[in-house]
Amino acid sequence: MRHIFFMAILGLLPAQPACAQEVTLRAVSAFAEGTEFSRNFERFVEKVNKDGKGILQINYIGGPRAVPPFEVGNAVRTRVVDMANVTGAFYTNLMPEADGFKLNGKPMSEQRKNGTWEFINELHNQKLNSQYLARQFHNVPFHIYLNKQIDKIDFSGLKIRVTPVYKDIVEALGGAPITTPPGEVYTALERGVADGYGWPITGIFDLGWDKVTKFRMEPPFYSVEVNVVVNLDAWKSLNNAQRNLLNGSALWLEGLDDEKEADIKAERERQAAAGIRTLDFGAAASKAFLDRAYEVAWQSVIKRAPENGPKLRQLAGN
Ligand code: 173
Repeated sequence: MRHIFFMAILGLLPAQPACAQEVTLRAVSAFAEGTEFSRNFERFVEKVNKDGKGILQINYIGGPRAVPPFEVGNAVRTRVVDMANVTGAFYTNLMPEADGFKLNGKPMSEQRKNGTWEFINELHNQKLNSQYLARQFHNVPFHIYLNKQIDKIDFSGLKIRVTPVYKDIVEALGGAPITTPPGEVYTALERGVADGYGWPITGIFDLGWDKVTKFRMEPPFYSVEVNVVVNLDAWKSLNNAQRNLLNGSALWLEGLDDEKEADIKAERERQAAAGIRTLDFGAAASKAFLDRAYEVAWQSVIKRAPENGPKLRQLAGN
C-alpha cells in the first residue's frame, strides 16, 4: 500500500496497465489535405507514426471532407475526433479569446517561456476541453486580395470574403464582409459574389485562386495561427511516454516555422509571376492600416472576452 502511495507521488504509476497497448488517436485537419496549412501537420503525423511505433499512432482521417472547418473545434471538444489541426479563427464561437491569437506574432519558443502558452493552454482546457499541443505559422502574415482596383485603403462598396481573422478590419474600412470556409472562396470569386478575400501570404495556388485573383493589397498584417489541439480526455488517458512523444514532436513542428521566411519570399515571386499585382499605398498609409487593424481587432477581442482579452494583449505586447 505504502509502495503504491510513493509511486503515485513520484508520478510513476502508469496511466495504463504496464502492458499498455499502442494507442491510436484519430485526427483531422480544418484545411484541405496536402495544402499549405495542412502540410506541416501531415509531416508531424508522419514523424509521430515513425517514432511512435508500439507507443502511439495517429490515424489521419483528412481535411474538410471529414469535418466541416467551422465544426472542427467542437469535434475535438466532444471527442468526435481526438486531435485536430485547426486555426483558432474557426472556433471563436466556443472561445472568443481565440480571435486574439493572430495578434501575437512572437516565436513559440518565447511564448512557451513567458507564460503565453500556459495561459492559452488553460483557455483550451476550459473552453475546448483540449490540450493546446502546438501553434504553427507565427511568422506568416495575412493579406487582403482584391479583384477591383482601389486608390486608397478603403473597402467601401466591396464585398470581401472573411473569417473572424479579417471581419473587424474589413468592416472598419467600409467593406461588406461575407464569411465562408476556404473551400468556398474560389466559387465566390469566380461568380463575383466576392470582390476580394482575406488569406495568408502563402497557399493561394493550392486551390487555384491565382486564376481568380488580380491584386494583393499591402501591407501584410497579423500572424497566422494554426494549432494542434488534443481532446483533454484523450490527452489525460495517455501515459508519460505517449505525452513525451507528442510534446517533443510538437516542438519539432513549431520549429518548422523556420522554413517560412524562404517560402514567403518564393510565394511573393510566384504571385508576381502569375500576374497578381500589388496595391501599395506607401509607408504612411500602411502604418495607419496596421495601427487600425490591430486596434479594431483588440477592441473586438476585449469586448467579447473582457476578462481574458486584456491579458492576451499584455502577453502579445502590442
Ligand atoms: O482565411 C481563413 O480561412 C483563415 O482564417 C485562415 C487562418 C489560418 C490559416 C489560413 C487561413
